[in-house]
Amino acid sequence: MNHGPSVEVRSVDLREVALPLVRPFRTSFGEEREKRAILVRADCGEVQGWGECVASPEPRYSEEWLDGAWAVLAGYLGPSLLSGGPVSDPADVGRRLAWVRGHRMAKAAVESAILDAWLRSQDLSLSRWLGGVRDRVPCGVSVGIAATPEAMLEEIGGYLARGYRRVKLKIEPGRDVEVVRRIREALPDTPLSVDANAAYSLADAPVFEALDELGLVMIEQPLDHEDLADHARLQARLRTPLCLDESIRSAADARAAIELGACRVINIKPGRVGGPLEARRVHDAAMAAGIPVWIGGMLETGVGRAQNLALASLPGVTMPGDTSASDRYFDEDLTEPFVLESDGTMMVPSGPGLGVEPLEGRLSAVTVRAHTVSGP
Ligand code: NPQ
Ligand code: MG
Repeated sequence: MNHGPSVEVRSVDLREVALPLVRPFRTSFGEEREKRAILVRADCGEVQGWGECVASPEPRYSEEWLDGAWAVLAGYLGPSLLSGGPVSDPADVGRRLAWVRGHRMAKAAVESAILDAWLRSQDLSLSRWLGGVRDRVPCGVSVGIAATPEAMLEEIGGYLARGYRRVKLKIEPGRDVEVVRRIREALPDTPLSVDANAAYSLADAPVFEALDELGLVMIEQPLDHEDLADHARLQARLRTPLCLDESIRSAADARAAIELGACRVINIKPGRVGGPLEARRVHDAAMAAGIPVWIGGMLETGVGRAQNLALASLPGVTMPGDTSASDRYFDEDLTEPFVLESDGTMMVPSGPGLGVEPLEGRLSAVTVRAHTVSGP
């Protein structure tokens, strides 16, 4: 018998939401004009918990995509949770879903929802349970590819005026060195990084050698997500740290990348690695190896952003992440808006669980599809 806190999942509600973005967001793999996400609600009777699935409408950033995540949540993950009895340890969720291969973004959303409910049942905040050591965290911002460097500079000027501590420029072949050089000339002292979203190969090393002269904080995911060896070869030719994003899908990947010298920084996204527990394992592995980490972003609504902020409060998160304020993405968020303090930090939610929940009227206004997985 386990007498610790436990929750029993009675039903799992799925909602697909569509929120207009304040401006299109363009990366090397495509452009998004609205944010679509699956919100997962775990109904545990006395308590409810929420999670957000970051799979996007098309399988461009990763092989996972929204309709696939929806199908695996409705057909396999939801039913597995309902049939297994009470959850007394948040790690039970991952163990119960481990028979499903892959589908990390879908698994992450249910793990988040149940963890939220489990924490709420004990009045404990996610940050505290994870081992967070900060009540506010420094924030950066990610800037989409635009038609001209001037357009990017104008957007960046607005973010710097608000206090963002680091600016990440999205690059793609043909829109890289010249653009970044122009922005560096205009902003000689701003912490700048670039993110290629895996759009280059080792034959493009001269591009990165030119970027190496521009004093960047890091170069994120320059090469194919499956090629750690080439990342190690590229890192050996550069002073600028490489940061891996798409390549790191687990703590095991993180350990392999570090051992190979494929990166000197890691971007942690809980969806990409299968949930907040694996995200903490990636953090722990990196910290043990002396590798700094930061928390990435997938244009999450307030639900996913609350989790990112809790993770960003961990001790090994020593670089500003991509967790930006609600108004960087949406006119109206799903939760109460997250705001940037004038010093470029954001408050880590301190209430039970995620510390936030979707506003009911707002949620129903943006829901485009709903489905309930209920017990036998
Ligand atoms: C990155 N994020 O670090 C990602 C890329 C990204 C803030 O730069 C829907 C699905 C929207 C996947 C937006 C940032 C997305 C997405 C951005 C991935 O590489
Ligand atoms: Mg990235």
